[in-house]
Amino acid sequence: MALRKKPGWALADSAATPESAFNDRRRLLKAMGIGSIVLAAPAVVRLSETAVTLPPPMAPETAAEQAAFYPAARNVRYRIARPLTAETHATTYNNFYEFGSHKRIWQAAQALPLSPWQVTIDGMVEKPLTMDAHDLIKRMPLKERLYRHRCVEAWAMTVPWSGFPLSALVALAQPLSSARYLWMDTFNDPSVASGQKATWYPWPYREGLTLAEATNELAFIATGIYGKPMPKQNGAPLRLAVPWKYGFKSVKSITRFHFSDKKPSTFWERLAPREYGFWANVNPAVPHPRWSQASEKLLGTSESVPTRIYNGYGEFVAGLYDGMDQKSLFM
Ligand SMILES: Nc1nc2c(c(=O)[nH]1)N[C@H]1C(S)=C(S)[C@@H](COP(=O)(O)O)O[C@H]1N2
Ligand SMILES: [Mo]
Repeated sequence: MALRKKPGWALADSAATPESAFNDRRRLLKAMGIGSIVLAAPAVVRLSETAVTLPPPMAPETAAEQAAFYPAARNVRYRIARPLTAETHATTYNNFYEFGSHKRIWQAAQALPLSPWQVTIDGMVEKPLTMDAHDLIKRMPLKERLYRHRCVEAWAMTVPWSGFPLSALVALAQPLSSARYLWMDTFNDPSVASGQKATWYPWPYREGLTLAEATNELAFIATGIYGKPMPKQNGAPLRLAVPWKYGFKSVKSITRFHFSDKKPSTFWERLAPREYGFWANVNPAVPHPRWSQASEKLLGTSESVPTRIYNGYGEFVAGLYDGMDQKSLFM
């Protein structure tokens, strides 16, 4: 993803959290427009094999409390037949435009204060509420899931997210029967996120799903990764993971969940509607206007693999789109 032409990445499955580790822990805790604004074309995606140092730990006042929730038990329903991406790559090669329109934003992202972090749930709901993200996380059933992630730029990764089903948050909010969409917004604070000083972007970053999508079992709010609390650069404290859609749908560092009868006007759609639509379901047969989507580069390796329809999650989500204009779904 880049403004004009701005412009890169295996662990065994066993590197993710073993379920037994969690069970013990859990028992212990016991409760707990501008010319072309574009995502970078695959041609400019660089595969970086260089060793990188891991980001520094989280702020001391929150680290211990947050770390107590991880690792979470693996939900083995979501199997992946490819190796996990190395943690160093997934946490140092990021898209997070709030901190810059390039991939090396992880250091800049450390400026984001996570505590306190107010989350608002509002709009067409029975139970509007504002609470601290950490209090919300404490109330949720945390699990680990291995998911594929496919960026529209044609790079991909496989990561162990920890978090909770978005449907649990929807249940908490109790949407009115008239609500049809869930909008999700990122924070907006140019004083910590210098990318937000660029006024040609429609800040805050906004994404959205239909309520049917939001309550699909795959829609996940990730609060951690690799058995640890979410690093800032990956979207702490709450980030969406919708693995059947292109990566830009998986909005980071969410501050607001808004229920509406109106379709949201989303960040990338506003910038380039013909390139990054609302649906953005992965489909190798539907090219981006400027590049093919047939294959993907695996972050941290020199491997390229075929892309799958719905990123391989058709069995879970294809039914959501029965009877819809299939052409519009993949852009
Ligand atoms: N707020 C916000 N969320 C965002 C983005 C962003 O720039 N800002 N980039 C998106 C894109 S394009 C991708 S591919 C993923 C990248 O997530 P990762 O850095 O954890 O791999 O985050 C998505 N969520
Ligand atoms: Mo992306």
